[in-house]
This record gives sequence, structure tokens and C-alpha cells, in this order.
Amino acid sequence: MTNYDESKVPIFELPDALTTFDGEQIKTAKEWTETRRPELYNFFETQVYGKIPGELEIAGTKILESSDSALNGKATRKQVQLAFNNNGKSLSFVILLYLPKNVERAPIYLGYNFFGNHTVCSDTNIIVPMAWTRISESLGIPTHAPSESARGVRSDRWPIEKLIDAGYGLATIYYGEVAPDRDDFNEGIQPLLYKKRQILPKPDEWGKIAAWAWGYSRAMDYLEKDVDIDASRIIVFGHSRLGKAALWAGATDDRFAGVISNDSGCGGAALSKRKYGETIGKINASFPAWFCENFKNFNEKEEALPIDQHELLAMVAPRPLYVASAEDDQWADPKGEFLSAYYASPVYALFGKDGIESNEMPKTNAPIGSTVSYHIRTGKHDVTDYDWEQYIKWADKWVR
Ligand code: GTR
Repeated sequence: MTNYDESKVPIFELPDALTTFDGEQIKTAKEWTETRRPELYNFFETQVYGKIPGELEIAGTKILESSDSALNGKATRKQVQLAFNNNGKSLSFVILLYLPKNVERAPIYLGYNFFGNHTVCSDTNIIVPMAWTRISESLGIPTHAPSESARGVRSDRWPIEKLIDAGYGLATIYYGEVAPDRDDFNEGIQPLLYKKRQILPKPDEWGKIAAWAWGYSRAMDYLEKDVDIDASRIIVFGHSRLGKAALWAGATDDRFAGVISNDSGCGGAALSKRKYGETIGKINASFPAWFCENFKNFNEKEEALPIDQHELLAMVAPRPLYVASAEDDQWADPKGEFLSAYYASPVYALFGKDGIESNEMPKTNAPIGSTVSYHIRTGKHDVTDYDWEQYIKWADKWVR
């Protein structure tokens, strides 16, 4: 049974971000960085998302297509393929980039899309990927092969012209090219790092979320070398499962200047110990490939967790962080997402940064915060223009 009743949220003790596992009090940013953050990081890495068992550099970069006149002449477009080889296996994925023409070295949002780059915009030049895709009847994706018919079907989630007009670029990647979103570990990036005869990640090795986070970092490796981009102002963005991946990428890779979690829910921004909406047992049952095997030890045992998700958010400090929820997205536990941002804030304070000041949930459609910001909007689990308008305002202020 899924609990949606606030009065049935268990009484729990939330681990204090500023107390070490040995009970020591953390008082300075230095102590946080040298003592507390590494032990939290180690826990999330080996017990939640899984560690990456080796290094894999970009073997080849290829500009597949580019244009100086995209989106009615406002933007440039570039489609860049990154290739990886190891173990006699190979993998590649494509970054679709739109950059404003009137801004030199623009800051950009980097975010995965769910159904292929060609779904984010009706631009007919966008290359349709070949990787496996989930089926979506409502989006007109009837088979596992991405096709022309889905061109632009997700443009409502990607107001690219609005971003360009605000002076930002967008880099997007089809997440299924990095690791297909199904319970199969013989495909995607993971097999490239298997040891001899290995067929599955070990219990403490990367699940799919960590694989997607890895992809965000490899995209960053490329973006750092692209002279058209200011790599010191790249904001990693993700919605839902990809919001979980964006948060983990923000924690694992401090080159990201800011992090946005849109409706990321369980295993993302939401506190697990509230057991409100989706729980660890439920998410591991529905999506057994997302987290590392070890995370399953906490199925129905949230109280045994020595950490909670506010500490994932805290690992983004002191960089700007935005957590967003939607009123009708109770499955993701909006209040748990909000409280998580609140309880991460003392870590920001160590760095002299303002987080969320009050533990009282703000009103709907009334964004709050500063370096750490939060909003809950009306509507369902989705990414809307309203969400993006807030991300632009926040980025103008805290990242730009
Ligand atoms: C749901 C899942 C959520 C969230 C969502 C999504 O089915 O339970 O944790 O990740 O999918 O990614 O849209």
C-alpha cells in the first residue's frame, strides 16, 4: 500500500548532515569537505547508486552536423557524437547543442531527454537515434525503435527558444544511448568496463542512474573543450529518474556549476525515511536496474539507513541547487523533496551560502530560496514552462 496520508508518515530520526557516522560534530566547511562529505559520498557510492569500476575516456569526437542558422536564425546547432571503446566493445552517444548567436560563450543547461533528441524540437535536422526506446502510446511511440513520427513530440518540455532568448544554450542527449532503460546489463555503457567473464555489475557497482550520471560527466569532458561554451557555467538538469541522475552527477562531478532536480522523487531529492509515495522497496521492485544491488538491503528498511537524500543534496554545496516539485506528483513526495532541501541548507551555511530558511512548506507557485531554491507548482509530474521560467531566474542570479 502506498501511503499518501501525512498523519501516517512514521516518526523517524533524520541523520544530521553535520554529524559524522562516529558522532563528531562538523563545524567548518573544511571539516565538511575533508571528513563528512567523503564518508557520505562513500556510502552513496557503494550502497545507493554504485561506483564506476574504472575510467573510460572519449575515444573519438565527431561533429555529425552543424548549422549557423537554427531556430529562425537565433541559434547555432551542433550534433556531436562521442565514442567509447573498451573490451572489444563500443558505444557512442550524440549531444545536440543549441547556442544563442548573440551571446559569446553562453552558459548552458545540460539535460537528458527520455525519447530521443529528435523529440525535443520539431527541427527536421535533428538526427533520430538508433538506440532502444521505451514505448509510449500517448506520445506516438509504438515500437522500441525511435522513429521520425516522434519528432518534436516532447517540445513542450524543452522551451528551447525561451532559453536562447534568455541567453542560455541547451545541450541534450538521449539517455537510452548511454544505457537503455531496461533491466539488462549486456548493453549500454556498463559492459565496456566489465572484468573478464563479468556479466553484471557487482553489488557495489553502478546501476543505470550512475551510468546516466557518468554520461553527464563525459558530456562535460567534451563541453570543456568546446570553445563556443563557457564550461564554468554548465547547469546539469534532469526530470524524474533523470533528476536522480542529475543530482548524482552534481555530487560526483564538481565541474557542474549548478544542479536542477525537477520532480526527482524517491532516490532523488525526496527523503526516503518519510516512506510517503514511492518507497525504496517499491522503486527497487519496479526498476531493479536503477540503483546498485546493495541498495536493495534497504527495501522496507528505511529506518536502517544511516543517510538520507538531504545529504545527497548537501554534497552539491556550495554550488547553486534548485529542487522543484509538482502538487499532483504525490508519488514523488513534494514535502519530502522540500524538507530535503531544507535539511541540506546547514551545509550551505558552512560555506556562507543561504539555503532554505524555514521548514514550512511554501505556497504553491511561490518559489523561495537563494543558492538553494525550491518551488512547488500546480499540475502533474512534468516539466513545464513555469518550471523553466524559475530555472532561468535562478540561474540569472546564482549561476550566470
Ligand atoms: C516512475 C518512478 C519514479 C520516476 C518516474 C519517471 O515510474 O516510480 O521514481 O522516476 O517514473 O522517471 O518518470
